Amino acid sequence: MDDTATRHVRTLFVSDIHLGTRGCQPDLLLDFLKHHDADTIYLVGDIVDGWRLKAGWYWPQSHNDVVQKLLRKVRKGARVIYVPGNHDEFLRDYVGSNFGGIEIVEEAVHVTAAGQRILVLHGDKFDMVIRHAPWLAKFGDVAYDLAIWLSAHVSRARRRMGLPYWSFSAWSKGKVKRAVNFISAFQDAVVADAERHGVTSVLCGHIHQPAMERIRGVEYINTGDWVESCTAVAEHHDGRLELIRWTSPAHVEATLRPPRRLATAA
Ligand SMILES: [Mn+2]
Repeated sequence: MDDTATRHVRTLFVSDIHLGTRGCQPDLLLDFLKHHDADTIYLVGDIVDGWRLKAGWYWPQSHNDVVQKLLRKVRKGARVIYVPGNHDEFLRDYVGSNFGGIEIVEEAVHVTAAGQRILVLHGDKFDMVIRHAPWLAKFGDVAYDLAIWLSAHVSRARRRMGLPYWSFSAWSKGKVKRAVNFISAFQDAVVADAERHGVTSVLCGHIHQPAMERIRGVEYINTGDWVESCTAVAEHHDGRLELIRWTSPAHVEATLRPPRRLATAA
């Protein structure tokens, strides 16, 4: 790898890495961090997945490498600010302290080079399931895996019993519709919070849906995640914000070209 291919930006925002889970994509993230340096890095929650680690220790070397890479950036002078999420809520007890130079804060207001004020938060407090039934969310992780497993067995059993076909896809379409409602309710609540704070921009994570769009005059930015979307947000030296998708090592060759920009959220 050529070191000159590293882009220097003013600020990086990364969230929902979920270290400690099999879904995490540490290699793509390491590649991304190798190609991006920043004065300030915001870790916008769910960086380490405490829920999954509690259920069973999973911590391969590559996950360690991500932590080491971030700590190396601190040593090289980057300011790293960690806004805990719900999967790393144990860190909320440490708000105001710092670990290896990483500052832990509840939420932050970032001011860009252009003077734009951005409220930075993870977003789980606007997730009604997490807020009112956290046990359901934890159960949901398991239930989802179980539902996929069950559907395969249910359809086979029904076939064997001569029962009509039960459509998993029809059932999941209903799920998708509910998911869309969930996303818009979440975005509405986040935007309302920005309005309460008197800022015109808000940046969050949590729902794993990268976005950069205007909602009721508020710029709504979601960093996405490093499980599926592999996205991050960068602030350039002129204050311009960019949503970067880093989904294949092909980007190693493409770093000198401007990265693809996402139009809207999925
Ligand atoms: Mn979360």
